[in-house]
Amino acid sequence: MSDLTLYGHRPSVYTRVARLVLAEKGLSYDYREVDPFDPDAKAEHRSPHPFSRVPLLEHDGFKVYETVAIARYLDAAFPTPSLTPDAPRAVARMAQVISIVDAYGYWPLVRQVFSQGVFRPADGLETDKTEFAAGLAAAEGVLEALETVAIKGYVLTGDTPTLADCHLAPMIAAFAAAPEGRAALARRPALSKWWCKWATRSSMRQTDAGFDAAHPES
Ligand SMILES: N[C@@H](CCC(=O)N[C@@H](CS)C(=O)NCC(=O)O)C(=O)O
Repeated sequence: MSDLTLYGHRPSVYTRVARLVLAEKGLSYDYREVDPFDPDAKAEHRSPHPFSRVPLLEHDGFKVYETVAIARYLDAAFPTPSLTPDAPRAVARMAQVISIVDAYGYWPLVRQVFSQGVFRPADGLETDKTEFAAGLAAAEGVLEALETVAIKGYVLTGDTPTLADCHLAPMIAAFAAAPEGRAALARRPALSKWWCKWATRSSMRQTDAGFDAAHPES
């Protein structure tokens, strides 16, 4: 029986980051579905996260939350295969990508473009077009910064998986589920090349919550 338990929410991109790390490392785990967006959820469906978010990982009684901490913990506790490069500059770029995603990427790519353009319509809910347009506009700078990192090739090569790939891929998958997101991505050749390789990995297929575009465009 697994001594790893992940508390997550199926459509959550941050949950998918943790699941990607677990999949890339070939780790089995128990998965508990909790809904961080439902304030009325019964106790067993409520996240044990102190800020009521997901994901949260439990390993042998050790609880850790914040996705970057979960990913770093898994990579250190289960060292093979390593998802952290050896070269100092690659390590710096990996950390940089993760920070870009958390500080500047998640909101426009996921909460504005994906939520308004894909998730809400799929649920029969109205789209806030102003939010959607604001997300697309803000995504431009984020994609440009990531394209610059991908061009240099320390990380986001699509060949050697790192924690940067695992952190970014769920956000890009969500963004690219909207046709306008796919078009914006297609204008960045290095990022698109990375995405074409990453989107077809078995870890991505295993963790698809049902929103991934069938064929990523280059
Ligand atoms: N800083 C947190 C962010 C996690 C997060 O925002 N998760 C979203 C789902 S993708 C969530 O739980 N949202 C619930 C809410 O906003 O109330 C982390 O890195 O784990």
